[in-house]
Amino acid sequence: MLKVWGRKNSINVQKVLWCCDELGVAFERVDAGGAFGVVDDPAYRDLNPNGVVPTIEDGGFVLWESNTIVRYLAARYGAGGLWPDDPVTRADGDRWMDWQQTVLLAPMTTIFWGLIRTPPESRDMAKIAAAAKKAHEAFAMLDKALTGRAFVTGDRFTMGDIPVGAMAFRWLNLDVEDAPRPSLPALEAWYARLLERPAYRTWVAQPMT
Ligand SMILES: N[C@@H](CCC(=O)N[C@@H](CS)C(=O)NCC(=O)O)C(=O)O
Repeated sequence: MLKVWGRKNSINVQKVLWCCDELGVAFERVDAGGAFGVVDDPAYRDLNPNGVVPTIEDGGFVLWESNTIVRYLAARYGAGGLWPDDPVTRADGDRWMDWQQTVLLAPMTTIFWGLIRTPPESRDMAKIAAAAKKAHEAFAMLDKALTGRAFVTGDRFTMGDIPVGAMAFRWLNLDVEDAPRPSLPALEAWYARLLERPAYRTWVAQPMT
């Protein structure tokens, strides 16, 4: 059975668990990272030398990097579904997966760590507000791409929805007083569609800790 190492409150682990659930792939999950430790154990470092989560093991094949894992699972277990057959559709989704890492991740990490993992008295609210403004600009780009579309690559849910969908939950549920979120109708409609998916509700739309 597929094995997944990673704590449930990690966004990168959430992407993998959500993806497995969408694909109907059974998995065994092992808590690792954060308070669970494990990631510095030599046996874990042999699997993932970065000492981060998630890591998967599938039939003897070990893989890390959350978006790569989502691509692998989609290709292996969701050909023609989460993994679109058409190269253009696939690249369209793939681009938003890379964009989640290269554009969204930095501001969203500042917001999430600032508001969820830092006690109120230690928060740098100016830094959090500056990051929120960058995140708002980024999500406005996704809103534009989603206009006239049900999902990131068109009328069907694909792997391209997963990394940005996981991050959109945080963005839409973390309020920064000095940087209010703009109204983004296409993005909000897409988020409502994600919330209709049981796997999204189970693994992503959960209290942030
Ligand atoms: N680029 C990696 C980043 C993985 C990463 O930074 N994971 C964080 C959790 S979101 C982690 O393992 N932090 C250390 C820990 O939890 O102990 C990926 O996408 O998988």
